[in-house]
Amino acid sequence: MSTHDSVLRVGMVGYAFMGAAHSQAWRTVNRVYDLPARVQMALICGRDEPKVAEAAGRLGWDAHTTDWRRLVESDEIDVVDICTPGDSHCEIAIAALAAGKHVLCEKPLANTVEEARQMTAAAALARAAGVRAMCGFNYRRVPAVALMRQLVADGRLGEIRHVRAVYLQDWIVDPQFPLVWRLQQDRAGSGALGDIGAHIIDLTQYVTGQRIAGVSAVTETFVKERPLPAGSSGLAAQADGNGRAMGRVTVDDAAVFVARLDGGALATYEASRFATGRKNALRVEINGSLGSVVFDLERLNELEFHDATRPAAEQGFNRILVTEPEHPYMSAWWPPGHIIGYEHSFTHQMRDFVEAVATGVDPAPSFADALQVQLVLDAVTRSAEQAAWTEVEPALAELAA
Ligand code: SOE
Repeated sequence: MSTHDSVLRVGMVGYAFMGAAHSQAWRTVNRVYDLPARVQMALICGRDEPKVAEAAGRLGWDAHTTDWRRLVESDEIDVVDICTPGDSHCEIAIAALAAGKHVLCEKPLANTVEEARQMTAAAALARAAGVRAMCGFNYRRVPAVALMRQLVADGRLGEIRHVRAVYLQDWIVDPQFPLVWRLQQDRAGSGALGDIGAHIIDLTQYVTGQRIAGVSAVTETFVKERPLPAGSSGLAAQADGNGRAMGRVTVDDAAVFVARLDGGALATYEASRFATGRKNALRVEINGSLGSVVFDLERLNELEFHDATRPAAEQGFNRILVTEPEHPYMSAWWPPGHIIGYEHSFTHQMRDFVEAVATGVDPAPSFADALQVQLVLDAVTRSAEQAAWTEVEPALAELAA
């Protein structure tokens, strides 16, 4: 138990996969870390009353509502946690910031650059009143990723020359998989690009400290029509040969691009939901003048490090088991060698967020950092449409805010 008196009353909007992951982290964070504030899981919101009532009980929330505006405006809420599809991030976040609530918003920040700009401006305004905003790129908080960043920042890799990043899944390979919201542009913004490509864009910019300055991209939608999910409405539907109602897929299934980073590195990125057999395969390799590092989410407790300054006879990729108390986030968990998993990255995210809010500092990634990711997503889409090299505008003005 922690030794604080202040309480942060959290209201969360959304209760599906990310809602469950966030709930687990909110439940755990004060039990693992000694923090200057205690989290109260006060209110959860969803549109379907029976479902959100059930989720409140199962996930451990004190109360539930079907009205997000009530949650955002409530005097009994200090933090608004947004775990909804991308088409509602902008409206909820701006309303919450205007109501003086600290905001944690799932990635990608928004569905468009324009929305991300509005959110970044709202966060800058709220910041002047001591209100904090953060975007939830959870993989930054995997200890091996944080260690990778430390090694780069300490100069152990020297000058960064190559970045190689892939994020691969296969959950829509079957053409009969229904047209869920993640396959609709108006709900999700983009497909594999924004959902999982956003993670590797953020992660590589974070680890290298370099910004993606320009891209050349190709994208593809392999399955262009899918069966409508049961009970769906409002989609331009038509029947296939077997009489099933079908709808058009309006996002990319895969996006591949090369990039230049502003520190001189060359980078390649691949985001796909059609990598048959790959379930959640995020892998990043960075090659520098003095060494290289490799991170693989399927082995998230490990970091491979090749130190080219060692005697030639001792060189090679070393496997670091990132479970020592000296490693980022790990001192509060188990004895060395006792590994952690996916959900811990969310607990670490809540730790950093609560600490920042309670001590009055800005958490990272800020909305401006997330806007920078959004600018890359937008440049990739335009590059693929125009088959042209496309510069990525820096979000500098917003970053300075
Ligand atoms: C679905 O593709 C998803 O849940 C993403 O939305 C998450 O951000 C990623 O971490 C796992 O896959």
